Amino acid sequence: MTDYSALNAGNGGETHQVADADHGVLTTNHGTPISDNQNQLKAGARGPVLLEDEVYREKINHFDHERIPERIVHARGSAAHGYFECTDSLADITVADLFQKKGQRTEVFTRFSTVAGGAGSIDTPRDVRGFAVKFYTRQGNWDLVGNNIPVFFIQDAIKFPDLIHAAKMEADRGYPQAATAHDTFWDFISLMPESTHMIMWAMSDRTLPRTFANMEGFGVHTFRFINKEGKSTFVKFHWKPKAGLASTIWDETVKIAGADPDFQRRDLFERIDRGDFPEWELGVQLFDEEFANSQPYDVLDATKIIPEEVLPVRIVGRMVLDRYPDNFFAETEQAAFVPSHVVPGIGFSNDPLLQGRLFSYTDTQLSRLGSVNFHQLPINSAKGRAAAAGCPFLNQQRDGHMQMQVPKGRANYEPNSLSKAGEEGGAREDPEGGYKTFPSEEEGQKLRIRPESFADHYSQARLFFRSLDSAEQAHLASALVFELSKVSLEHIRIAMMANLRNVDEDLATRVAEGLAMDLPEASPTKVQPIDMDPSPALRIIRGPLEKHTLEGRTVGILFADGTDAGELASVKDAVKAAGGNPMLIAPKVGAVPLSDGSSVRADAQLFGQPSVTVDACAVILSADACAKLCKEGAAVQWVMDAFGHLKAIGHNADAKPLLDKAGVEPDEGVVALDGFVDAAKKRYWDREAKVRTLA
Ligand code: HDE
Repeated sequence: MTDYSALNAGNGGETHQVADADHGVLTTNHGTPISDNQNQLKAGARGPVLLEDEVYREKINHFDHERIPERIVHARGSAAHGYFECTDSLADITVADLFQKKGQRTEVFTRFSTVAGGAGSIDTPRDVRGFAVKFYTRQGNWDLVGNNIPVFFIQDAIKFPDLIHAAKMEADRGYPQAATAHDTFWDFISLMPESTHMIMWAMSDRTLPRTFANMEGFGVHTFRFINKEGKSTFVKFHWKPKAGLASTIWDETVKIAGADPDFQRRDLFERIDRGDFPEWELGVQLFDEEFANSQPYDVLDATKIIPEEVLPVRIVGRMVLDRYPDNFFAETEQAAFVPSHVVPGIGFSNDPLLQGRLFSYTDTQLSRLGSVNFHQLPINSAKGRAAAAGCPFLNQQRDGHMQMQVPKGRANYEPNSLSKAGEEGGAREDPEGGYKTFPSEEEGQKLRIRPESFADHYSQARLFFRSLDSAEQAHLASALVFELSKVSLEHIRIAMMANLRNVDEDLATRVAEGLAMDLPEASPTKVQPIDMDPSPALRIIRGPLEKHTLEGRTVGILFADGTDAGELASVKDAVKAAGGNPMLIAPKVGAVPLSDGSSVRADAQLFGQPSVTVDACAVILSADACAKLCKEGAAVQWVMDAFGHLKAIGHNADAKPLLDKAGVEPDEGVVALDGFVDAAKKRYWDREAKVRTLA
């Protein structure tokens, strides 16, 4: 029990909480026990404060420096610990330790992020998501720093600062935060036709993931695997979500941002808390030079995919995130992901975007974490190697800001012969097991040049658009109308439309109509786009990874005074039985009296838990409560949004007037309670034409 009784004489009668069996002794950072954590040291009870008060000065001094610079991109992020398990050995393809044996597990730390917004921005802007995985392998750390989209905006890293400057808040006005719907972004994009393929993805539902658990992840670049014989195989990495791909509707996304700016961070925490561990399969596309040379695009160009139908994805492992960080700052914020951190068996290709990244990430950690010793922070330290070799790292690098180690002995250089004199001589190279770069043949003139094989900017943009389901195509066209409507300089809109004509005439026409503007001439292009075979793997809606399930999903159950106790219990139980997470939502959160005289507490209050925060909705009301809620805007909106966002609505007969008031029209997603759990497993895309106008 906490003891509040000890009074400090002269403390104005305030109580102190003091050290006891439950609470250790509070100390300064240097270990001095603290007697009073409530008052500064003063000369007399009402006198001036004294400069000698180290307890106060140390505390405020530390506080003043609590923040570190946020990441220049991907500042807003959330992370979790977990493990990677090899499910199919790649021992013939790579010596990378984590892929050697089926069943072998490797610890991971995975961070998801938005790109453009600051650390305090919302979780749900229209934005690409970062998908960065740190594998603590027994051969050191491997950082696979990817995104939830398999291509990128630019082909050469030298354009990255321009891209990010254009996307972030405009330089003079400091807005918009976490949004691409503004002049400078679209100005840059309209002048960079190589970004067109990525723009198709960015304007699609891919940038509106429902939760982190509902996203794919991609390594984006072509990497190399290297095997025992020194043979190289090209590889592209894919993460496939077990929970299935799922996205939100734009109107829903905007409302989530207001209702819960931490929606995805909270979801990650709560999923792990209730044991619905997010899980992904790791897949690889493996190919050789001959395959690469036979494709109509360059595998070194990060604005291109290799369609899964052309080169299937082989599943080789799974990742489970089962532990939330203990401390957000120490782990999530201080985690340093660095794509140049690879382990034996993994190497790079000549992709100029990847090569540019190999410099940037270590550099940024030096400014963000402030020291060359950032590898000594617990979250960055090579844990797997520590277990295998007794120490996370061994070398003769020394000193620097915030050196945490106390190396012993005289030998801080190599080679040395001190071990001959019985002293600690330090570690030596391992020619066999040490990291070996693949000895690719390289020759050529020094040139600042883009290869001709990177020149086709439109074929894969067209492939993406034409591969989508018609509902997704309408979302994409509407997103372009929305974003370009926010562009105030007309010449930028015209330049964008000219580029879109090279993608798809139907898309360009729909966007032009949405903007009420004439179609300009198509922009000139060096390479005429070709028509590729559609790739169904690119779809979310009615695609291979759209999953009809309640597993891991939240069902909101709106109830109120007098709700039938049996109906409430049976819906709740059925949702649970289907693997879902029932959330009881009522006008008041305390004890809500039910029909049988019992009472139940709500998990959330109606005003604070709009239906955008749940995946499917049940409405179980008494006739009296329904009459009251028909006059309650939040209740009407709750149902109206559920319908507008194409969610299943299960209801009892007495709740029908509320549905009528909200304009709910009958369809196969609006059901009686007994059919609700099955209906709740999906969204009703065919309803969309009834509820909104899309481009
Ligand atoms: Fe990054 N990127 N990036 N990026 N990136 C950063 O590194 C950079 C790119 C990605 O959760 C920064 O530690 C350059 C592609 C993720 O901490 C910075 C280029 C892909 C994260 C940086 C790219 C990514 C970052 C900022 C062009 C997908 C967050 C803070 C060549 C494959 C990692 C930091 C985390 C973070 C540079 C392009 C993914 C500045 C120069 C392509 C997921 O170093």
